[in-house]
Amino acid sequence: MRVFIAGVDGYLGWSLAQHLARRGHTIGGADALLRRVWVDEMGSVSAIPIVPLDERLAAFSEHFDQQLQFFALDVLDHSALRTALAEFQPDTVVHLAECPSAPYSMIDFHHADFVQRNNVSGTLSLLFAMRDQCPEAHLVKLGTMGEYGTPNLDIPEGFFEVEYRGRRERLPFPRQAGSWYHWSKVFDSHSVAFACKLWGLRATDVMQGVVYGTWCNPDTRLNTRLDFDEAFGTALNRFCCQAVINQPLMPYGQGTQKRGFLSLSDSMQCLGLAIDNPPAAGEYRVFNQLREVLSINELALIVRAAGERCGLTPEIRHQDNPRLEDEAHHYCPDSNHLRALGFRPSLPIDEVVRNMIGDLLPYRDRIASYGQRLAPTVRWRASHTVCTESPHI
Ligand code: USQ
Repeated sequence: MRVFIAGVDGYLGWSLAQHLARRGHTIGGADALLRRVWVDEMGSVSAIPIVPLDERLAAFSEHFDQQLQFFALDVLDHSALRTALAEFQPDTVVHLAECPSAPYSMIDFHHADFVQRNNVSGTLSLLFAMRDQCPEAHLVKLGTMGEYGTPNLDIPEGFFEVEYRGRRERLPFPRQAGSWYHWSKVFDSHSVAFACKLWGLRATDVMQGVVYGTWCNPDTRLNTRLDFDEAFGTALNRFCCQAVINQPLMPYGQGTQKRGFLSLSDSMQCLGLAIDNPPAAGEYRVFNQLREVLSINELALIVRAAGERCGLTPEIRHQDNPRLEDEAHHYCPDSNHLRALGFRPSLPIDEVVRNMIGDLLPYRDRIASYGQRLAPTVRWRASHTVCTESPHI
């Protein structure tokens, strides 16, 4: 298949290009390289160094026997996006070209506004471009489990049967997002569902849990990034970085909040399965993409145990929770659709964490020199004091 990855330079995008090329797909992609800019704005770097994009593309051609057809564009540039899709003619479009950070969106008005415009209008731009240039293509849109929030009910995959005043209906499960970023994903979901109904597009909306993991190769040009700053580092990636530099692991609040987690390689497997099994024209389907539910305390214990096996002595030190979120709550999401398509989780989490620590140890000094970026400064309720300017874009 011809797969166009919007956001091909990112944490997931660069890994996905390689995963799909290995499986025989022809890859095209677009990126405006904004993730590099945002992490720089947070005063941080990727723990695992990444090379400039032209070097990445050269390595890709050498290893995968194809040139990745790259379009330097922002999906908000609608006419450039239309031209790219017309030229590439994808069978599948994977939309990863969004700002993925809850804390970044909570910094101040400028960041909330930027994240919502970037994500919501970017998705709209892509939907219209697909309608006009490749209406048969399958859109795989990255959403988030965070759209649902933490309701006191089990979470179905997108829809549920509801009875109200004697009538029954299959309706979208309520969304109760917990950050301006997560709300942008909710708006996206409605836009994608509406476009399927309106124009007969076909789409998979992937409610992904929190991803962790490194993607390293002997040819380091193929490595994907791994962020650890407070905005772009996810909990487990941050804990692993803290472990290698001997900083305490930092569960926020009681650490009893639960999330769905999956490794980067399991995420690649799931996205590959969604791509290989497209929905019918006009169908909008939702997959909950996670491997297991864990509390943040459980994550910290896994990282501490893995660190100890690698000769480290990680300590766990709870922090005041900078976020507004439930800490003691029910969390039981369904995730059967991908398993029915053949998803078989690969390595158990403690093995992945040990491998991550092994991959990160050579960069211990690099991480340590940005170690102060691990401390949370963005607070959900209060205005942020460190970074009140408009985003650097
Ligand atoms: N947390 C800590 N300590 C930390 C960092 C986070 O206790 O050092 C806690 C947070 O309070 C939260 C949980 O860990 O309860 C998850 O936080 P996170 O930063 O790992 O993930 P989140 O902000 O929810 O966002 C990440 C990705 C986002 C994706 C989402 C999936 O950045 O793109 O949409 O995971 S989900 O969480 O299922 O919504």
